[in-house]
Amino acid sequence: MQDKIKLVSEVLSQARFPVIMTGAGISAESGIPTFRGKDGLWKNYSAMELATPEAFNKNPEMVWEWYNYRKNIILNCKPNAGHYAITNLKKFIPHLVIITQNVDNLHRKAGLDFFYEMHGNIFEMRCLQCNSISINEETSKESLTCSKCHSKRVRPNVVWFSEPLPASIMPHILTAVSKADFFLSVGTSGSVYPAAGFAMQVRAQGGQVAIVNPEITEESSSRDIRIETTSGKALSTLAQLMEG
Ligand code: BV8
Repeated sequence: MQDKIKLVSEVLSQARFPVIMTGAGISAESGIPTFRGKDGLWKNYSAMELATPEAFNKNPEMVWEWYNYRKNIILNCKPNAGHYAITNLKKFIPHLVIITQNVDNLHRKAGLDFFYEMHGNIFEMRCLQCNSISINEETSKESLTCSKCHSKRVRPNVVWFSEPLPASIMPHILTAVSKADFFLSVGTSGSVYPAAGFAMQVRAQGGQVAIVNPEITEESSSRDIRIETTSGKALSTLAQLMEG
């Protein structure tokens, strides 16, 4: 394991266009259930029932109940060593691009200042009347009111299945991935697109891919550097090596 993490630190220090992408696995050690693991969120609920525009149009109360349930879990969780290690890696390597699929705000809480939240943020609310976005850490029904136009027609500002990714950041993400000569995937099952396609794209353009995940996932290939341990352990060791 150590020799693989050392290899990743060497590749990372020589990479001209490194990218790190995180998934729900990096927050597992903070106590946030992943989507597809043994106690995964989707296991008890179907994503297609809850994380889609159709579900929200059909039953907004039920969808809000699920998001408030998840917000409550997340509000009681803190960033873990993996999040802090990524914040430090970004400090050591300013040109490092960080993308997260997570909506749990833990990278921000760990002091990471510049990164792409490709699936949005569970603590943001978007008004369907005036389109304004506000921060809402409340989980009561009464808080579901637009702070600007006072409409009650508000939704979680996250990307649901069949919805396009945020137009404001997607071009930057696609440019970073298309230039990437090193792609470190952390804590993702590689089952949701377009994020799941990034590792494949970097391989196809001759870049090196590394995967941190205790389980081998669909997205991994024999050419990858596979670090089969938890993100907290792997990333802390990597950050120490990069700090020198
Ligand atoms: C779109 C926000 C088009 C909401 C989420 C091909 C190309 C493009 C699209 C598609 C395609 N094929 C299919 C599609 C459609 C669809 C899709 O991908 N479907 C899947 C199910 C096949 N994609 C979409 O709909 C996307 N939109 O493509 O739009 C378009 C374009 C123009 C105009 C109109 C439309 C939108 C997808 C976004 C969906 N939103 N989240 C919310 O959170 O409520 S996805 C959801 O899954 C989360 O964001 C989550 O992050 C994400 C991915 O899951 P993972 O992060 O990987 O988590 P998971 O639990 O699966 O895995 C955790 C891993 O961690 C495991 O492997 C485990 O082993 C590991 N782990 C556990 N503990 C640890 C650990 N690792 C390290 N350390 C540990 N301690």
